[in-house]
Order: sequence, then C-alpha cells, then structure tokens
Amino acid sequence: MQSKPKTNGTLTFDDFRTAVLNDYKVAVTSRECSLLGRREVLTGKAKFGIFGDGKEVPQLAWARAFKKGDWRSGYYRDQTFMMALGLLSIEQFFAGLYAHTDLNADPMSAGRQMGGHFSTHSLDPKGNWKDLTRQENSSSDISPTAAQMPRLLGLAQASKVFRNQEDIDSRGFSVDGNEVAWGTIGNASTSEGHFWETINAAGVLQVPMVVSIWDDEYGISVHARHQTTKEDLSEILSGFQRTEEKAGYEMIQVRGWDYPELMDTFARAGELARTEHIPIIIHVTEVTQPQGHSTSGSHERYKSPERLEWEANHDCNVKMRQWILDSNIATEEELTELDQAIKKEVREGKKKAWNAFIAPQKVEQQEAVTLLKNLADSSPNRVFIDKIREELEQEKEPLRRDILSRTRKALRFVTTENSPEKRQLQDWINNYFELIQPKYSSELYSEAENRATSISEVLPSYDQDAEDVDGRLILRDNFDHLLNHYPELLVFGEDSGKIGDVNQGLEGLQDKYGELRVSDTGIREATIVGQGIGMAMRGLRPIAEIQYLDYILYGLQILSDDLATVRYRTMGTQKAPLIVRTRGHRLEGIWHSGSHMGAVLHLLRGMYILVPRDMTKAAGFYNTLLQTDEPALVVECLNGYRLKEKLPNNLGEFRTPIGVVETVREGSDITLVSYGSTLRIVMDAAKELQQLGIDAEVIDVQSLLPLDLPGDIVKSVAKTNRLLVVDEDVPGGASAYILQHILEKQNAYQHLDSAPQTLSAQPHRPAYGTDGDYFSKPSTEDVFEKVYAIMNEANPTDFPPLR
Ligand SMILES: Cc1ncc(C[n+]2csc(CCOP(=O)(O)OP(=O)(O)O)c2C)c(N)n1
Ligand SMILES: [Mg+2]
Repeated sequence: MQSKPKTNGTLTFDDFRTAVLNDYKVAVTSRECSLLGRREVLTGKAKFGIFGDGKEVPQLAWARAFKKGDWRSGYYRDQTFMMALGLLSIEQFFAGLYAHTDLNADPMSAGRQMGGHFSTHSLDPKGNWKDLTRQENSSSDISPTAAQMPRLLGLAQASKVFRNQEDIDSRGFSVDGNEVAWGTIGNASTSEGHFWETINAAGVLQVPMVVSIWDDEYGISVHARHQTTKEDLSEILSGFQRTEEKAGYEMIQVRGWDYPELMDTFARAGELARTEHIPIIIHVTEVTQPQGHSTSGSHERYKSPERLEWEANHDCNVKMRQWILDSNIATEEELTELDQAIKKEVREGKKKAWNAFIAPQKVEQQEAVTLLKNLADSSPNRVFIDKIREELEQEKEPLRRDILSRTRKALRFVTTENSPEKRQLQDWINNYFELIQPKYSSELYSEAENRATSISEVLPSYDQDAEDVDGRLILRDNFDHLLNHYPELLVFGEDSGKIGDVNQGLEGLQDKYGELRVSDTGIREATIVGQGIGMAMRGLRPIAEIQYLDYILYGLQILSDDLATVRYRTMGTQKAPLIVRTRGHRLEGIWHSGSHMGAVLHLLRGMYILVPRDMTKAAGFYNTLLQTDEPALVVECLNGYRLKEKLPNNLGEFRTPIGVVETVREGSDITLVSYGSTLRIVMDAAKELQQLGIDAEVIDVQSLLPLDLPGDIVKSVAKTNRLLVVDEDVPGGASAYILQHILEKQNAYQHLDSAPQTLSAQPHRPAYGTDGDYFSKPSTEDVFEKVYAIMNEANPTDFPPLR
C-alpha cells in the first residue's frame, strides 16, 4: 500500500496521477478500516476502538516528507501515516484491534496495546539494533495525551548530537544527523504542560523537530473554548516564530483538507528541519472526526447540527476526491470503482485477521474439550464436568480466558480423585499457563544474555596507600573514565554542565568533553527524562540528571508511562537504555529530604531502582549499567558526597552487581535490613546495641528493584530468627515492599521467633531543621529502641524495658 511514488528526475503527468491515486487509495483504505473497526467493537469482537478518520489527508503529505532514518512520536490518530509508509497493513490494523498476541500479526505491540498505538521494530528478534537509518521509525505510542512530546525532544536532539559530535560511531543510527523527528498531537492535548515544556525546550535547543497539531476543535466532547486561549493555537504560539535576529520556530498553518497545500507544507517543513536543524510547528486546522472520538460515545451528543454538517462538508477524503475530479486526474467512474475495490479488500483483510486470531484458540479449545471429556468419563462427578465441557464446546469464538477458566474450574470436581485423566488435565493447564502467560508478561526487563542482572561484580581495587577522598571525587573521576570510554555517553540536567552538578560530581567535565556531552538544561524534569528516552532510543547512552529525588515527581509520569514500559509495550522490539541519576534522603525540609521510594518502586516496574550507600557503590552501578542496555534510576545519598572514601585504582571498571544485597555487618541476634542514607544510622545503632550484648546483622539492600535475587536475606533470618526492615520512607512504603518480598518470596516466616517488623519515617513529609529531621525520620535511638523492644519481648530478663 506504499504511497511513495518511484520518481527519477522529472515527474510526468502519469507519475503524478499514479502518486495521487495511490495516496487516495491509502486514504480510502484507512477510512474503511476505521468504519469497519468501529463495527467490530460495537459487535463485540474487539474491546475498544480509536481511529484516524478525518485525519487521513494531512498524513499522506506527512508520509511523503518522511524519510528513512526519520522518527515519529505521535498519537492514536496516525494510522493513515503508518499505512502510507507500508508500516501497517489492513490485517495488522485488525490484528491490533483484536489483541492478537503474535508479533507477526500485530507488529505494534503483539496485542499488548489497544489499536491505534503505533510502533516499528528497532531491534531484531535477538534484541540487537537494526539499521535504523534504513527504515522509517516510529517510537511506540502511549495513551496519556501529550506524553509523546518529551520523548520527541530527545529523538530530535539525537540528530543534533550525531551531526555535531564527531567521535561517535553513528553507523546504523544516523547519517550526519539528517534525521527529522516528527511529532503529532491533538489540539486539546496541547493544553497539557508537556506540550509547552517540550515546545520551549526544543526552541532553546534548536533541534530538527516538526510538530503537527491535528486541530479538530475538540478533545472528546470539550470544545477549544475550554482548551485554548483565544481558541487559536497559531495565534498563541506565534511568539515562538523565529526572526532574523533570534532563533525560534518556523510556524506554519494549513488546512487539513487541502491536499496540494498540505503536500507543499510538509515537504517544505521536512526540508527546512533537515537542513537547518530548526524546530517547526504545523498547525493543521479544519480537521474533522467523522465517527466521533472513539467507540465509547457518539459525537452527536456534543456537536451541534451545524458543526456536524460543516464536518461532513470538510471531510478531507471527500475534499480530496473532489479535487481529483476537478483536476481531471480521474473520473467519477474510476474513483467509484476504486472505492468499491477497497471496501472489498478491507472486508477480506478483516476476515483474514479474525481467522488468524481465532484459529489457534480453536485448536486449544478442542484440546481442552477432549481432556474434559476424558475427565468426565473417569469421574463420579461426570455430570458437572460434562456441563463445563458443553459450555466450552459451545463457545464459537473462544478466548483463552474461556478455556482456562473452564478447565481450572473442572479440577474442583476431582480434588479427591487420582486418575491419569486428572493428571493430564493438570499438566495441560500448567503447560498452557507456561505457554500463554509470557504473551502478556514477558519483556518487562531484558531477557537477553547481557541483561543487567547478569553483569557480574568487579570489586574496586586499591593502591596500598590509597587516598581517602570526598565521595564526590570518586564519582567525578569515574564519570571522567566513562565519558572517555563511551563517546556516545552524554550527561545533562539542571546545573550539570558549567558547575558540574550541584555537588560537583561532574566538576570540570564540560570543559573536557564539551557542551554537547555534559550540559545544562532548563528546569523541566519531564523533558529531561524525555530527552534521555529519545536519545537512548536512537543508540546514544544518556544519563539524565534529576537534581533531587524530591523533584523526580515532575518526571515520574514520563518515567512510569513511557520509559518503564518501552520494552514491555513493544514486546522487546524497542529499548531505551536511559540512566537517570538523582540524589536523595536527608538534607533539609519537606522538599529536600524526600524518600518516597515506595511510590517510585511501584510506578517504575520495568526499570532498575538502585540506592547505593556510598559513592564507590554508586560509581560501580553506573559502570554496570553501561555494560548493558536497560533503564535504571540511581539514587545517590545526598549526605555522602563529602564523606571520605578510599579512592579505587580501577575507576570505570569496578562494578556493583544489580539485584544482590550485601551483608555489611555480621551478627547472630537479629537481621536489620536497610539501604541508602538510613544504613549509616542502622550501623551506628548496631554498634550501640552490641554494647548491651545484642548482636545485629546488617544487610544493605542497595538494589530495590530487583531485590535480592539470590535470596540472601532469608539465609540471614534463618540464622538470627528475627527481622527488622528500616528505611525513611512513609510507613507501608518501601519497607513494606521489602518485608513482603522476604516473607512471601523467601518464606522467611518459617525462621522467625519474633514478629517481623518495619521501622520507617513518620507518615508526613520531613520537617525542616535538625529537630525537624529527628522527629520526622528514624534516628539511631529509634532503631536502637525498636531492636531492643524486640529483644525485650523475647527475653525480658536479659533485656528489661528501657522506658
Ligand atoms: C493524560 C490524559 N488525560 C486524559 C485522557 C483521555 N483522553 C483520551 S483522548 C482525549 C482527548 C484528546 O483530544 P485531542 O488532543 O484534541 O485529540 P483528538 O482525539 O481530538 O484527535 C482525552 C481527554 C488521556 N488519554 N490522557
Ligand atoms: Mg481534537
């Protein structure tokens, strides 16, 4: 269905005619898919539908301007664009709608995402990069409106880095930075902060980014008058327009149904962005939505009859058709014939997609029915099992849920039986789970050989007379090694450039490696993360710095919705190995001492969450992460930069393992589990406890996600028989997560002689000042007394109550 014409030199009228008719064919095919797609949802074959009808023609123009190596970061209306480039076939469109779990059927997400979330494969089936310069690239869509914007910034910035940074091996990723990053966004979604943050940042950075706004005046039912000042995006964005003196944007406005004008606009925008590396906004107005927003409502409820009539008259496909007729490119008969052929083709494609989706499930249904039949024949409860079997047999279009739920229920009727038929059914169910569950749960983390958890530890080594230095110097000198070793490594964030971060962990490195590689950014955490995601998707190795853990909340939505899901939502066909560096715990006051690790942990499944207790451990984590290709958050301890540590002599090489705890003090009476800044307090308490004869073992978790893969904590509990988890998150936060892991996954309850407990901060934000800290977060005395109370309960004679 490719719409790109083969041109060599001058375009003849025949070439032109072929190209136009090909475009028309794509537009009509796309529309027909939208119409049939809606029907599939309304008749119950698919769960939900959101389509690109009304936005076809601008996307033909965009596809024409889009070149190999370029990137898209868009939203759910872009099916026509994907079809025009041959990246989405009719069958694939429907396979996505049905949630077909085979990547060949639904290459966008193997059924994990609802339809309308587009993606291309950056990785081959073994997980290696493909040559991204030889294909059109679409970063995988996500549903939160405007969340495609931060990533778009990074996709565009990568071109700038590739063009201007000479020592990077850009093969397979870029040809001289010629790639344009194209974004799309709905008019209403421009109300989001992410839109404005991205637009401003791209204007500052001057990157090759073209943002098209599909303006249909609505965001579901809400009209532009509730969305946009002056109801006019072009007008309010006009201040971004570049001038002779000042860099900015090229702003263009064009009507969404004007095919020749759109062609011209997108070609011009692409050329300008590609050659001059400037950002461009194309405000595409007078766009319609013939079927309304999605399958969950009808637009007649909120659009006036006049508006509906206007939309019908300005439907871009209708307008394009008329233009073809008026320009004598084709006759009414020819177009009608084409329309009908397309209708048939789409119907057939849909049918094929459905059959392909349902066929394996029918086979599985048959297997299950046979096993149920056998089970019924062998059981005194035959009638009940037969009933279940009949229900399953009658399912004409069986889903896997139907098959599993029935077979699992059948087992309840044979709990006391011991037949081979029962064994067969049990085995079949277990195998079925093993086979099917990964279709929904795999690729949360890399499953490749070089996954982060397989990178082995390398200990720091020391000269005999190793110096004691401030922790930040270990980090700085380690980053120096890394920047030197990995030309594709970049570090950026607020104050990261000129002064080398607020704690000087990057001191002097901008001077050494240049402003492209060690850079300052505006105060804009969401797009700092977005920059990192986009650049990581294009083969660079960004470290995005969030100045303090407290401010990660501004970037947390993008980390959670975008970064943490990249691998999962693309079934391992895209990756974004971004490292996020931040610093947290224990400084001063409500917004400088946060330790919301529970929140972070729960929102960032799909990332590694690492909390090194000192800067040598932190440096070791960076070294490990650069050996692999997975996203991670490293939380450095704010109060550790000026504490002395021995300077290792193998900087850049020693590695802290991921998913491994470390016993930092051996003891026999109780196991104290902690991490980060609190660990120092726990160690102090352990020493004081020793003076009263209580011998505590202290374990540093250091890797919260994943947590203790070898299961070492339970071994300690088996020895001490008592367990206390200490941190400075709120009660029920990360400490509860750790406790659950030890009790449920490691079965530590078997070894306990006392109730397992947690000690955390107060449930409020930490108050300012020394006393604010003392009364908000666990102190050495708190840890001491908590442990003492546990010992008192166990042995009141030796440990009489303290107070
Ligand atoms: C952050 C967020 N809030 C709300 C939604 C629900 N939602 C989905 S689409 C949409 C309207 C978007 O309108 P617009 O950007 O104009 O795009 P259009 O659908 O009109 O093309 C809303 C509110 C969402 N997906 N994400
Ligand atoms: Mg809209």
